[in-house]
Amino acid sequence: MTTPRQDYYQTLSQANLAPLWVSLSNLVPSHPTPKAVPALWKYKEVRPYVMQAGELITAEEAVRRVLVLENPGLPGKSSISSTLYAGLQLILPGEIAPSHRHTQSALRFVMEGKGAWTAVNGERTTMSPGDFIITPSWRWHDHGNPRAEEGGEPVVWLDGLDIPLLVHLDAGFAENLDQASQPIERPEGFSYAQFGHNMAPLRYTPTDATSPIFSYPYERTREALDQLSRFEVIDEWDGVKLRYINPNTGGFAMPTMATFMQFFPAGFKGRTYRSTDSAVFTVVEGRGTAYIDDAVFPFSPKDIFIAPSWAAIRFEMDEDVVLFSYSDRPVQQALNLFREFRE
Ligand code: 1HN
Repeated sequence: MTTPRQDYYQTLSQANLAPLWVSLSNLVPSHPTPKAVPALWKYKEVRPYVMQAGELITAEEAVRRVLVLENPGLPGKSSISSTLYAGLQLILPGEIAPSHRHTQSALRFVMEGKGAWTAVNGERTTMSPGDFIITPSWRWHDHGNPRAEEGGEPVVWLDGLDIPLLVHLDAGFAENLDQASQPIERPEGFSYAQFGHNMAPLRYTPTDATSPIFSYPYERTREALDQLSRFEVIDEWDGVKLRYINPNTGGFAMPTMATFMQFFPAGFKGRTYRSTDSAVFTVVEGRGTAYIDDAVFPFSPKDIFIAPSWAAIRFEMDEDVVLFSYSDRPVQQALNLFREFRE
């Protein structure tokens, strides 16, 4: 026996109609209810799988040899949160990852190994652990690694992209370059010399929403945190937290993803906060514990964890800790949706 209402709902669905009153409270929840859950990837456990990929497929065949960090609350979606993608990419000595471009913006955060390069917009940058590197939307990019005889070693980096956001927006376009590596037009370090020192070329007019500095070396970031940790009061929630900026605007380095680096002294016991941006963290230095809603994540260097929107987050640090993170905050702020609450 079906009730008249059930019959009615059935009829509606055949006419591509739905009664709002059934879903209203889910559609406008009193606070964010992300499908993504807090999750932790221990680098020690994931690394063997990454290296195994290196034995089973070449970078050329794979195009990008990456293991996607998939949120257990979003199975099959290649998403670490509703808006963000994360993956671990491996490039072995002598390999090339061919040039392409897409509307998705990408960031690389170097996890281990050095000497591989990424080329963006006619310029190469050589990677070292802790470097934050940007591939802006619709810019040609390819990666490579010197042969072992020339000192090449396996290099692994964390890829952060705005893929799920662009899926929601149906704004994805991509194309391959007709050659594996793009032509190099400027010497390495050119962009950094132009924009990396609180100066800019006299007649330069910005053409892009993304920072013209496409590689932010760890050495400089670490030095800033080190000096500030001595001179500045340590924030009770964030420790010493800096955001990477686009020197043209003072805004975030990328239009869709914010990037941050923060320092906490050993023994730090932080207070709890929530924010509407979902954030991917990776541990650059030190050991500690992240408490994210009901999850307890003890972490070591290179571990990766995700805090979904509005999760309650706090940190306790056993050692001096440095965390890199990225989030969808620029999108939320541009749309006037960003909120945070510090308990
Ligand atoms: C991409 O272009 C890269 O260029 C890495 O290294 C990961 C994931 C999805 C789509 C494009 C890269 C990617 C990607």
